[in-house]
Amino acid sequence: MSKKTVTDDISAEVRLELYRTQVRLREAEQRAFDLFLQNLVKGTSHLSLGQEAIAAGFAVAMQKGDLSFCTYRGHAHTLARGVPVEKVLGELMSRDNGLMRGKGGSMHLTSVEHGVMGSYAIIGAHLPIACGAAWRAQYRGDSDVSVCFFGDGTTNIGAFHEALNFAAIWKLPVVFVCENNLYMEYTPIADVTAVEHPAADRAAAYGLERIIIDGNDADEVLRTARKAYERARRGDGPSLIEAMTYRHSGHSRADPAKYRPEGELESWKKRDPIKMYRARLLKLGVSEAVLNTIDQEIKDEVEAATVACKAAPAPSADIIFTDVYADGGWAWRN
Ligand SMILES: Cc1ncc(C[n+]2csc(CCOP(=O)(O)OP(=O)(O)O)c2C)c(N)n1
Ligand SMILES: [Mg+2]
Repeated sequence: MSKKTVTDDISAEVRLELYRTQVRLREAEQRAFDLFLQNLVKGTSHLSLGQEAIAAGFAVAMQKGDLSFCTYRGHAHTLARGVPVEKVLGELMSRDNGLMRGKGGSMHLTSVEHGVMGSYAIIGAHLPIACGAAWRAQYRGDSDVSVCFFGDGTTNIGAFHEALNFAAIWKLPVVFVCENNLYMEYTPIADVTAVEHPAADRAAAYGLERIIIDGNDADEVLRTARKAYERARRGDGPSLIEAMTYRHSGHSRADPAKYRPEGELESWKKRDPIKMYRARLLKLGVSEAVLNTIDQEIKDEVEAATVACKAAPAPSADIIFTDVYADGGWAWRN
């Protein structure tokens, strides 16, 4: 990208990082699906195909030390914090090279080292936990921000409202990110929610700004994230952001998503975050060759990770006694 083409607040390097991250998430999850079809992924999994701009934008804007809290749809957020593709695919395949040596699986990806403070399968459970982590930062005077991702359906769970109120009254450095993909499992969110925007329309109840963004636009996500993190670090308290998006695949791996009206997927695919971002970069003067090189590097990375995972052994049975509270080595204790 030549210098003269970049005239706004996002540098050329950051833009390429946003592109690379989105492509990495897409390729890794498409590979996860292929491996599932080969019967090599154990247990269920939930993909974020189509939702990559949210994970990329929020993660690229983070600093080291910031903490991510994910749902069972957590591969993208985990990878976006820098966890290697091999670690994630190995975990999905229950191999010894997996992030948690195969003990956690798709729905429990955690890497304290990367600030990924867990993936939670119980809807809403992690919102109060993110508040707890933010309270710790506030108490210690650290500048770490807790960033908590969840879906539209989660806004109808009590824990959402408890966490929002708690964060607001204590001005906690926590950023709540609702990924509104229009569905909670197989139910359109609009059929079961009293307001049009499940997160943003409830923000006023907690004295917060109503923020709705295009979750398929990585630049808009990044700018929103930066603003929210700055507010949190200034001590001005939480933000609640509703990012509009759409998942390209079903809710979980076995769901063919037949409940969606005809043409809906196709119209959202026209707004594919990666296609849109590639087109923007080309318009800004990035050469096609630069983008093709990134694409190829990511393809090679995912292929090498797949080969390593297929060759990796299953974990030995004795690891069942490690990483438990009683072994004295539990990384979360402090
Ligand atoms: C407390 C609780 N109730 C129900 C479920 C079953 N469940 C799993 S995913 C899901 C839908 C959540 O939808 P949303 O919050 O929109 O997230 P998305 O899957 O779209 O990312 C439900 C109800 C659960 N895991 N936990
Ligand atoms: Mg949803």
